[in-house]
Amino acid sequence: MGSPRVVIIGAGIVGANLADELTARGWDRITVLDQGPLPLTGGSTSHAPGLVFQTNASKTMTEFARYTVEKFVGLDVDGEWCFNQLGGLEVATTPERLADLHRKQGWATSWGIEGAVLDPAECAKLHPLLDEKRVLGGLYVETDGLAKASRVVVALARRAEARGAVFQGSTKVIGIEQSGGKVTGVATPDGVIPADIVVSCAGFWGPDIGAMVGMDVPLLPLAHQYAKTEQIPELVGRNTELAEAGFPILRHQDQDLYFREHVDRLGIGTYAHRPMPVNLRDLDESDDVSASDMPSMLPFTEEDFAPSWEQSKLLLPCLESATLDAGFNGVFSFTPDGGPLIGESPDVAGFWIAEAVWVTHSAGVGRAVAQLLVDGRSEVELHGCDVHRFEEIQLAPDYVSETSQQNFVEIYDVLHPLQPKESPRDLRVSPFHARQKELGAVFLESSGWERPHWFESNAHLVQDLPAEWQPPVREPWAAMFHSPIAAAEAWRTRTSVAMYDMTPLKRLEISGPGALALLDRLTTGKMDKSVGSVTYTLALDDAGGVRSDLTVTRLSDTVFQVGANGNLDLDYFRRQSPDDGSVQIRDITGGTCGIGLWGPRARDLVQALSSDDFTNENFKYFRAKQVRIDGVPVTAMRLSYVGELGWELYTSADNGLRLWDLLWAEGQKYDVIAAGRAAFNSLRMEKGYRSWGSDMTTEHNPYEAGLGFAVRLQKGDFRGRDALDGVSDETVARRLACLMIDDRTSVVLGHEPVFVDGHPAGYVTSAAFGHTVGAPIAYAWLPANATVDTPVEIEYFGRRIPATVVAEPLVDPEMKKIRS
Ligand code: FAD
Ligand code: THG
Repeated sequence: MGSPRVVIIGAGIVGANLADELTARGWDRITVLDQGPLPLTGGSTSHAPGLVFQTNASKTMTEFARYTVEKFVGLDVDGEWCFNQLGGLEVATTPERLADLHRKQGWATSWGIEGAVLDPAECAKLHPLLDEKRVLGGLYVETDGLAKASRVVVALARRAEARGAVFQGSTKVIGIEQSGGKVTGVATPDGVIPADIVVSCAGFWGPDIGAMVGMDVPLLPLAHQYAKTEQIPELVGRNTELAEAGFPILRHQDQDLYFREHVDRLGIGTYAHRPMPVNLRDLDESDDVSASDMPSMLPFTEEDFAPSWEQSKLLLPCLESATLDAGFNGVFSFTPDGGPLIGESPDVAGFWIAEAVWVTHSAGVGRAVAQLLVDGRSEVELHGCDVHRFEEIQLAPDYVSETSQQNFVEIYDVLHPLQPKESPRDLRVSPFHARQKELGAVFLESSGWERPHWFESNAHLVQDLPAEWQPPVREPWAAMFHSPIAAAEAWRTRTSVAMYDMTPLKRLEISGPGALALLDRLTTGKMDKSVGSVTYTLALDDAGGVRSDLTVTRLSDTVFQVGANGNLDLDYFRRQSPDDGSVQIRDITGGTCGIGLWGPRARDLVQALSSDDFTNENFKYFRAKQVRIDGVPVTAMRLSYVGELGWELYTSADNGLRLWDLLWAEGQKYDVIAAGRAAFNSLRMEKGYRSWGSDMTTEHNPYEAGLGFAVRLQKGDFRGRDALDGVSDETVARRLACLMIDDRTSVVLGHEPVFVDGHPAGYVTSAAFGHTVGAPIAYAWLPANATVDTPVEIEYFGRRIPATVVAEPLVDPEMKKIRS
């Protein structure tokens, strides 16, 4: 038996990369179909100007881009280049942008890309068309450059064909064949092409192909303007027809613009115009594709371009006397969070998508998908790319449309990591929402949920704070989307009692005769414990990478409640569950709600409302019970992500408001407050609790992440166990380390590079002010030899902030408070 038969839909840059990567791994039964002619199919790749700026806030996206550069540099077609490594220059014309370029240079350092922030003269030297007086500085990345996307497709197609792949143009896929929940082929007007695996790389046509198997593909096709000038005297004689360009590729993000040379003319791309959504039905269906006429090119709307043209002249004075030649409104994909869409249909096994991918990330995505198919796992972690990251409400066409347009508008904006969506909001609210509003909650949005970050009603507590709890004044960036009220909420949590809304925490009910075996196979913990047990455990992939950390509560012999990290966990458990009906998996998040009641007085408060026994003897740490709180049926779990005595109290949504009101009313005797995510995040870091997705992902094994205690090797086999053979706390080369900032005032936010002995050695994963310890703290990936007391520096907006590796957890290391 040979390799599986794969049909790839779409011969753009993504499909071509995937065919190349699959055939490189020995899969030789690959057919790439495209509705358009080859090699210029008429998709987005056919006209992409091909600027590749690698640096991105996301480590994964930067790694994708770096691989794209590495791969394309080594390609050619009959000696003609595929990647012209001109360097990339992003200029600042405002102080905010200049500061942001320093932040961005930090990301580059964190993810291993060399970059430097240059002064105006250095920028103008690199790119002499710039008006030096307008520019405050620029970020220069020497390894960035131009991809000749249409030529890359040819190079990759030839290579893949030499290894057995078949590329077939002018063949439109009109249906996906399936049988018994598995894909069996694709239908074309000429008949069915059988397949074991189908991967849709159809770019902005993705939703149409997804619909053929009933799969939501949350992307929006949007038009984006690109125009070329007539000849520019300053460029005449500089570039050969072959090389096309000689200056670095250029971004002017303060005006949503980018530029590249086309021999003696300039190309200008703009995101400054109104978002222009495209209805797939309106696109030209004809088979004739030429360089200037294709379905992904819509007529140029000059009035939309006019302001950008004026701004271009200001930055590049040589354009004053130039005229615009041809332009077009080119179509490509946007998504609700800007990330690509990778993954397998939940319903039809073997049907995959890889869409909403830029040229910049195309090789990285191609490799990741090939690895998923061939090895079952991508070496680069994909949680921000997985199509199943979205909640059901986020798949609604109106949601996709509105948020994708917003992403278009904000594409070059300076965005704070906490900056919330402005719209749509109030999509999902907990039963406590009305009370939270009365208390002046400041909400930020996550997965469609409104989550209080702090409560203005607690503002008066700030002045009561003991001197050692007074938070330092933050510099403006760290002060955004933050309030000193968080200090008061942290203080009250550590000294009296607070109510935290746990409703948005993803909760699954896994039940049935096969539930125990499923959980046992998929997690690192011992699951066959008594009813009422709660287990903190990990789900690993086959390479021992942490795909999630979970709490599993045994409610009966066959019913378990799982506290999870998001929709990826739901998707994973569903996929992994046997199809013999022995396991049922329900997402109970929306139908239930929860309050984290935490603090030294939590027991007194809850006991006053219940005849169930909440004493330490009869309700131990990491145990759960079904109780009543003044009549309300509650599943109480004794654990605390903030590291205090207390319980998570879950009930059905209908009972939620009453539960809140009961606790609130009785709580007045115990100085209860409502507290938000800002305090929550600080407290959890002080207690040493990791946040999956930020602190660790599938790239890290449990020992590296400091979670070896949750791996029970003696329990027998489980997924990922083999990969941990010989791995221990002692053998790991890197570790998630806790840092405390020496000056006790400088708060950082995450993703900053960390220097050891003056050299970049790692990056910050989470950061907060530690209110209990009175200093800013951070978690960071560092080499294992950066042990406790190692001095380090965190680079924040170009400034080095001294910090020290400290022993963790910082609060209650002996578990006295939490277990008493
Ligand atoms: P496409 O190239 O669109 O390929 C999808 C293919 O699927 C098409 O060939 C299509 O014909 C085929 N197909 C669709 N439906 C069917 C069907 N039913 N049957 C058979 N075949 C089908 N990115 C960058 O990184 N840098 C840039 O500088 C850049 N500039 C851009 C400028 C403009 C004006 C535009 C519009 C986009 C730009 N992009 C840039 C984005 C980039 O062009 C795209 O993200 C990328 O080309 C998408 O590649 P793809 O392979 O996914 O899609
Ligand atoms: N509550 C519930 N489920 C969850 C979370 C939660 N699931 C997802 C996420 N949060 C999981 N993260 C953690 C992290 C740490 C702990 C609980 C959930 C925790 N750790 C103890 C410790 O490290 O000391 C475990 C002690 C033990 O294993 O006995 O409590 O917030 N329901």
